[in-house]
Amino acid sequence: MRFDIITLFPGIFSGFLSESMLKTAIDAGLIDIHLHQLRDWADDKHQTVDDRPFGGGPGMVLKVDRVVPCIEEIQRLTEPGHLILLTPQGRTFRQQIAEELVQQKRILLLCGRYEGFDQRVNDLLQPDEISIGDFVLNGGEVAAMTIIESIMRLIPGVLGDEDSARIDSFSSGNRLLEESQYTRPREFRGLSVPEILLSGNHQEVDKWRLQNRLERTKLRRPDLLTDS
Ligand code: 6GU
Repeated sequence: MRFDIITLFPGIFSGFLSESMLKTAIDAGLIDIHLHQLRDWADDKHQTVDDRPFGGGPGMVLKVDRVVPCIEEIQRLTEPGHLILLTPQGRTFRQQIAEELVQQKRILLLCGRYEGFDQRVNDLLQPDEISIGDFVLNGGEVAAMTIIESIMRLIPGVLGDEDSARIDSFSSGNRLLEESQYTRPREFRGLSVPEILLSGNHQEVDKWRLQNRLERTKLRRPDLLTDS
């Protein structure tokens, strides 16, 4: 699967791409990530990519005559991909969207700064606008990393067997939080591991786990039990 990231701050991604599971997936050829500096599509002396908003007001707006040619050129590099624009105005990201997106062969992630893009970027490119939640970030870079990480876990071969066999909370058909986990020591500062988990009775362990998941979900995320 190929990702193209379009950003004014490619350096933000260097640790993300060179560490841990993502690096393993890239080295294994399961994921291919290309970074593009939006400023490279500015042809003026100062490499201007933004300008003051018409009508006045604070902040700067990313220019349509930089962004649209940039995306069009990147789309032509190979078979065109699914274009995502990271913005707080987008649909809220969730596991189900990750499950849909992993079906794509290629995804482009266009990172904005907070004030956003000229509306004509949206009108011309019709991107899939995505937000990662109701809070404010300075730009789309951290949101892009969030989306890549959630998708790449779903690519066959990226996770070890043990992890991939797990049915995660939030995946479709599963609307319960994970159960409490324990490991050694059996007792620490007067707190003991629930006796059933030490019993070796798998049926009883499974029953306890399901009960624990139901209780936790009811207490912490009752919306998961009722919302569709
Ligand atoms: Cl995708 N971008 C920005 N700037 N802020 C956000 C966001 C995205 N998602 C949540 N907050």
